[in-house]
Amino acid sequence: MIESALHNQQALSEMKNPQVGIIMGSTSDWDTMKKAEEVLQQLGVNFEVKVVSAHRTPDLLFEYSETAAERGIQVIIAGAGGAAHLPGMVASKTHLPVFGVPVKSKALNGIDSLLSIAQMPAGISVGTLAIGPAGAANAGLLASQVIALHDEDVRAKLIEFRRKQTEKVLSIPDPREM
Ligand code: RP5
Repeated sequence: MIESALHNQQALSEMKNPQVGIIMGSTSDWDTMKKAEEVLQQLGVNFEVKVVSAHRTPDLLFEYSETAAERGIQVIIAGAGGAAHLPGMVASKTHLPVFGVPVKSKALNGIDSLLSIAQMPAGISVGTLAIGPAGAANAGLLASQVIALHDEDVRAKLIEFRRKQTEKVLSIPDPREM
């Protein structure tokens, strides 16, 4: 387990200056979490993507969380479903802001994921987003807004994104015109 965690860590260090880390508990979460990737790509934020499971690869979880800041990561987006312990555990091992995305589960439609992520004890914070793709997209936006505090290029893209979004809605005031 530790050997494979170190191997994965080596692969991580080969990525170019990621500002945001997108992690998720399973490859099955990717369909949801790729919405965060799309937003970061659109806004010109550098990021990395990695499967890190709280339960199946706990050593990697510790290593990832403990080394993220020193590798230049500024925000972590963590998606998980069911017993969604990944965001909270990552938050407990880093001072970086962690945004949790509840992935929609088969058994309970993501209510389990949402409550697992949201109900953190006072002292360790996770910013919890909506269940599913909207939550993943908004995690990408929120992470970009943090980066935009000190990155002018990202800030300009973010403001332009918001302007276009508003313009698009205002351009079709009557849904029958669509
Ligand atoms: C969680 O268990 C993952 O985040 C995923 O949402 C869920 C199911 O994982 P798989 O069984 O599809 O790998 O740890």
